[in-house]
Amino acid sequence: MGLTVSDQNALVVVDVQNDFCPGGALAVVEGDAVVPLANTLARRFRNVVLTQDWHPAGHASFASTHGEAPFETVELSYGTQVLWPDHCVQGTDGAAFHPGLDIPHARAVIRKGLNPAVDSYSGFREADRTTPTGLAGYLRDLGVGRVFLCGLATDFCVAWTGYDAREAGLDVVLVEDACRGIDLGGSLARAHAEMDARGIMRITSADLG
Ligand code: VGL
Ligand code: ZN
Repeated sequence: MGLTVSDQNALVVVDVQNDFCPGGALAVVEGDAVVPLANTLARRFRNVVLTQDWHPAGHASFASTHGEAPFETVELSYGTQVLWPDHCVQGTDGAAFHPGLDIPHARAVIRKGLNPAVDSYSGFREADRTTPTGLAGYLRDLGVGRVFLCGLATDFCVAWTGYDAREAGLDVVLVEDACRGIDLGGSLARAHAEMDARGIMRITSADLG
């Protein structure tokens, strides 16, 4: 495929945090496998942005907050919310980036999910679909027209970041081998279909010439 990376491109490395890796509170199977791939990919980009899931204790997306079991759903003001184990609590080791993540030239870290009452899978805006994180404006100011995505989890934070990138008018390329999914009730296949429908290109690292 031979896609060429330019200064008008950015790599967004989504949520490569301890809690999403084996041993973490919301471990994604093989989540840590994306670390060396993200490191290698990042060397090709001048513009690298990291996202970091960053919840206050007692967050609305935590099952414990509602006295429910993880992976149940509840209806919140903005729609159906999957309930997760407590994860990525601000300032905890679980919320830290995986220690193997080695991207010293990353130029911004976008923290998300800070609002106690609203989740934010997307790096662009909260799940109420209104409150922006500032990432769209940041990328626009840098002249970025295309984003490449990698990280965790394919079917939640990576996918939603991709959908919102498209809605912000960006071209979007998912680097599939540098992602891992949670796959809750078929969510991974659904996310791939949705990405295809929204014009998100799916490639592997090897396609980056
Ligand atoms: C994520 C569930 C809850 C993710 C974050 O990074 O995909 N998933 N919070
Ligand atoms: Zn979260």
